[in-house]
Formats: sequence, structure tokens, C-alpha cells
Amino acid sequence: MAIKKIKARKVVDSRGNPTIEVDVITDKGISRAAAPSGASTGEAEANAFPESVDFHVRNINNKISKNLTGLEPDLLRIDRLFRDLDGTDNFSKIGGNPAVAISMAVAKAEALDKGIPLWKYLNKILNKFLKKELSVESVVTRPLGNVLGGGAHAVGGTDIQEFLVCSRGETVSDSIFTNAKVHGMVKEKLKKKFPGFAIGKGDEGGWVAHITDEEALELVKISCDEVSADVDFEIRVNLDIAASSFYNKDSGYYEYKNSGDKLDTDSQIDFILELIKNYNLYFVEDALEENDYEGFAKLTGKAKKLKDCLICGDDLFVTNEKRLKKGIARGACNSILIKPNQIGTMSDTLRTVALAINNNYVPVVSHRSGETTDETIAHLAVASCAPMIKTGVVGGERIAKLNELIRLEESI
Ligand code: 2PG
Ligand code: MG
Repeated sequence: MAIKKIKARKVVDSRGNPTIEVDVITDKGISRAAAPSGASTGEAEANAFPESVDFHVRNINNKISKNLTGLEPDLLRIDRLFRDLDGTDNFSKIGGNPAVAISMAVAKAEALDKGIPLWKYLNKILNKFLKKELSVESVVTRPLGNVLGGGAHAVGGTDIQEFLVCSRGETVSDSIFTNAKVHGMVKEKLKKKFPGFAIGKGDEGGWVAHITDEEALELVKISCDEVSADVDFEIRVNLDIAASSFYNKDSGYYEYKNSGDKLDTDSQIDFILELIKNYNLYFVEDALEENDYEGFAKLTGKAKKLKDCLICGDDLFVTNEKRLKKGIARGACNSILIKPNQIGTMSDTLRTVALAINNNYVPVVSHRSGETTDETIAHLAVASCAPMIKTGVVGGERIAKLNELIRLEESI
């Protein structure tokens, strides 16, 4: 079953920005995918749109489509062809976002051709790269949702980008609704703390208020504890520090605007360890700036002695095998955030997931702050048996993934 046509179009994302959607058309039907965009992007990520979105739409419709028409929708082959066509390390010609939209749509087309669900297809490809077979018997993924924040996702909020909750309910559905309860509880607490003041929402639907990071943590922890009283499972607090966004490269200090604190690397590590201890954190992402492998190794070593906390690299690894290998060699982190558009193809994403699993690094699949209603990452999380998927709590583009997880749990 050959590809008959590839059709790209410009669509709108959750921030109102243009992004790209691609249809892969075969005799079996239309397979569609759209690319998300980050705001706090890592320096080493694929170049999302080297030119305007309009340029890339024309490029796919007039050129790339011709290269792919007539081929079988074979993900590994097409992704390789793409890399060759682009010829750069970071997709600075074709663009990481056009590439990932095509790659995700090709994966869907191949799954459709084989008559299997996308998660099953992705799991098959993943198993080609894994040392030990990973079989999906149930949905083990639980939602990791942003309830409060700031950083690059909101004006006037906290310095730490995301305060996230993860409910580990018996089912995906329980966990999703419990995260939503905590989100609602955080709003009530903010209303009481700032009577008469407006409270906003950031790009991912987390609340935004002018409070310090520690006040925010306190508030989220209390909200989790109160909601916990009604459920018989754990609700843990988690953070995406996105430390590169307030690290001053010239001075070498982490500069917190709201508290006025300026911390050198060792003090930043101690601060994070304190937070892990005091708030029983389960997951801390990008605690240090994006090239500080040594600092991450130090933090990971110290955190191991303290708690069962995942020290996760997002901007540090950018879903890139080479960067993850470097991290593994140095003992930096024990978890990796997985975002397909950081690397540009689904097969490279799966290679990185496999490298992580083969080395006991925990993969956590993630949305971007600028999203569409594309649901591919829900399938990726299930296929990888990722314990968590970071994809918000509310908002149409976030619930597109959450509701897909509910459907997947029902069908598996
Ligand atoms: C992050 C992401 C998603 P962005 O930093 O992890 O939460 O944000 O998409 O802006 O990079
Ligand atoms: Mg991040």
C-alpha cells in the first residue's frame, strides 16, 4: 500500500501561533498529525521552523510530497530518507516540526496499513531497539499535570516554570480526575490568598499568581494533601524548574526574581535537595542549566541517597541519543523527558526511549507548551510503558491526550 500523496497545511496552535499539520494519504485513508511548539526550548533541539510556516507548507506540498509519493509508509525508511534530504544535524533545512508532523503521520499510516493501533505499532518499533522485550499488558502511564507556574509560560508568575501533580490512581481515569481536583483546589487557595485579585492561567492551563516558589510549593502540597484525604492512593508534587531560563551565563548564578536569591551551582543543588526532602518530590526536571552534565551528576548522586526521586533531563537531553549517552556515561539524571519534536522523527524518538530503558533511565513523555489536539504522545507513552505523561490538566489541547489515554486504557 503506497503513499498516494502528502498534504500539509498551516493550522493554529493553543497559543494562537501557526503550526503545521500533515495528511498522509493512502488507499486505506487519511493519517493526520500536527506538530507542537515549545516556549522554553533547549538550545540543542531540532530547529522547529527554520523558515516561515507558509514556506514549509509549500516545501512539503511541492517538493517533499514528490519524494515520498509511491513509497510504502515505512517509518524507519522514510525517517532515514528525511535525514538524508535535510543533510543537517538538527533539521535546519526541512525543519524539526515539519519533519515530526510527517513522521507521526507516516507512523499512523503504517499502523493503519497493518491494521493495528498506533501504540501497538510504536511498541513493535521500540522493541527492535530494546535489549529486553517490553510488552504492554495494561496502561501503566499516569498523568503529570501542571497546576501552577510561571517561567517562560506566563508573565508575572513563579520563577520555577511548572508545579505539577501526579495522582497514582488504580486507573488512568481516577488519576486524571484527581489531578483535576487538585487543580481546582489550587484555584480556591489562590482566591483566598489574594481576595479580589485576578488569577490567570499559563500556556499549559496551570494557574498563575505573583508568589514565590516556596509559597507556591506550600500551596500545591497542601492542596494535594487535602485532596488525598478523599482517595486511597498517592498524589505527589513534582517540578519542572526549567533552570536555563533564569541561569545567568555571565555571572554563573541562578537568579530568582521573586525571592531575589542568587545561587551558585552548589547552592542550587542544595536548594533542590531541600525541596525534594521537604515536599517529598517524586520528579524534578531541569534543575540545572542545560549543559551542566557534571552538576546534574552531582545532584543525581546526592538525591539517590535521599529519596526515590526522578531527576529528569529535558533541555539537557532534548530527546537526543547522543546527549543521553553523554548523560549516562556521567551518571547525570535517572530520567529523561521525551518530546518527539525536539529530535524531529518518531524513529529517533523511539531510539532515545530505548536507550533510556536499556540503561534504567525512566522515560517521561511530554507535551509542549504550544499544543494542538494531536493525540500521538498518548500512544507513545503507552507503547513505552512510561510511568508518566506530562500533558496538563485542563484545556482542549491537553485533554485530547488525557481522553485518548482513557480510551486506550479501556481497549487494552
Ligand atoms: C517543558 C515544556 C513542556 P516547552 O519545558 O517541559 O512543559 O515547555 O514546551 O515550552 O518547552
Ligand atoms: Mg521542561
